[in-house]
Amino acid sequence: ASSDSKGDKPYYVTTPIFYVNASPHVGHMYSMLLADVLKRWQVLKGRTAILCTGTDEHGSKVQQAAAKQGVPAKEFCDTTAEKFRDLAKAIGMANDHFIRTTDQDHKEAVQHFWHLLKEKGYIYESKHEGWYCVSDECFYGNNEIERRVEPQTGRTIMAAVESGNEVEWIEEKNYHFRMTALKERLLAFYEANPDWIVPRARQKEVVAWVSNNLEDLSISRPVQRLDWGVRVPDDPTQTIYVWVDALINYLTKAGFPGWRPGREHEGGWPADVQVIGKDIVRFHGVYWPALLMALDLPLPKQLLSHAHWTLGKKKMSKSLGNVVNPFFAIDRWGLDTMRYFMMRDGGIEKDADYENSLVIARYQKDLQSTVGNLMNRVAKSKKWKLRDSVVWAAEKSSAPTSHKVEGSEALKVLVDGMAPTMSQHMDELNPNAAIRSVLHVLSEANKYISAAEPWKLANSTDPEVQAAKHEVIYYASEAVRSAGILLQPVMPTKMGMLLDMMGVEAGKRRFEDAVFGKDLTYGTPAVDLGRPGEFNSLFPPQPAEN
Ligand code: ME8
Repeated sequence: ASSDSKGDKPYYVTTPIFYVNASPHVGHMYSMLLADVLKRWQVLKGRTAILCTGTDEHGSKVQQAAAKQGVPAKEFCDTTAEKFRDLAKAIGMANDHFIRTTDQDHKEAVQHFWHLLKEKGYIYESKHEGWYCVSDECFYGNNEIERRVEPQTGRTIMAAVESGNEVEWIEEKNYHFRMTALKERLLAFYEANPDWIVPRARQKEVVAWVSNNLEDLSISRPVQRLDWGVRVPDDPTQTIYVWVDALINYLTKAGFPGWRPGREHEGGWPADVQVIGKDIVRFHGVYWPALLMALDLPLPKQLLSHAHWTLGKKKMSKSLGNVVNPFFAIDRWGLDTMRYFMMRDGGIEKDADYENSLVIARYQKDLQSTVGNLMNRVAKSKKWKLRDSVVWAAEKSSAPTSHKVEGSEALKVLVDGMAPTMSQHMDELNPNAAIRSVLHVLSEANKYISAAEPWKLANSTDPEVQAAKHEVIYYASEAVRSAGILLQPVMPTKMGMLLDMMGVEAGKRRFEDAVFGKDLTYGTPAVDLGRPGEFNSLFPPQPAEN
């Protein structure tokens, strides 16, 4: 394809941009990881991919947090933005951009977007009254709030039903976005794209909300109320609503508004997948497409909404303070153990409770006993050399296949199915199922070895017995090799080590190499494997040694 054809649009993945009112916790790490794994998966498949993350720095919530500490807002933001940048680094995130909404290019993009909305007649001015929630940074309708007693203080407050956060009555002049004019277009879009939001249950909620509750959206606040934000062009008395400002970040880093005609796709827009938490589905599932439709810009292809990590079954949140510090968790368990645990046990539809015992259990069951054990059995035995079995396979590869060992044929079928099955799950934005499908094959391969008992065949001089031994080792090792390749996006470091231990060349670790029999050159370890029989150094007894 020529460089200006749409075929070379990079795959574009985003995370939400995080409020800087408090430090990151493992919930934020989870959003980042999902996006990172999705990007790395595309790269494994040979596609150019762009990943964007960053921080959401304007708005009342941040303004108030800074004021509380008596620090100027920008200075306050600089400090916490740095922590999110450190988190991206600490989780090994392959992000191409880190956007801060206080960046000059972003502020210009927001003002330009506003200007276009106004030009197209989507903005009008009017008095607004309603219940505003600073914590959620949005207005709620009368049917979305309730009176409740704050447990800590005994104070009676008005609060949002959905989030439980306090709301206040506000009357002020501001600008509105004519979102109701887009109602039919939105509903038609959802209907034509039932899998736009994954999982479907979230899209159903969005459709119901648009059908019943859609109103025009207040998109500015008077500067006396909110000063910390992007100014409305041509009206210095008004600040742009933080959510409009924030959503546009996805366009800023894709090059908006400096797109060259016909080459708009080069920066990645439209996004292929935008990862969000279920708490912000309405903003991304309604406001965002409405804003884009108003300007006739393409919509993101899919939204992946994930569920929450809870601690003692309560949502981890910065405001409640019931959080797990991701930096401590990574120090304690090792990065790839955390990456694996969160991707394997994190929820898309249902919340997941965070517990150290679950991290340990997952480490022992999946990483040590399944992946590590199988790798050890084939590549780290005192009784055989993996390379000999690969050579055996290479020599007989032209001869017709006939199996000598019970279960070989079935295992080959499973290994052949690994890459396509994982691929299908990843296309459905379900990394959890993808991982489980790979682990399933590895545990079958472990059972196969246990049943075939190659250690009992190793000393025989009978060529038939030797051939059977090679068959077992080779078939099982094809399962580990493929798994090692396919799990690289989840555990980049550990799977790199595994492939080094198996002597798989650097250039033979692509998606298309994860096919039974594809690589006949491996088997000579590229690193010191330690003493045979010693517990494997890939997944040592204590995860902390990682
Ligand atoms: O909402 N479990 O920022 P935010 C899993 N700035 N994920 C969690 C989580 C938990 N307990 N808590 C937070 C904002 N998250 C806006 C977004 S986007 C244009 C603007 C994750 O700092 C989840 O992805 O409150 C959630 O959507 C995001 O952090 C919200 O982070």
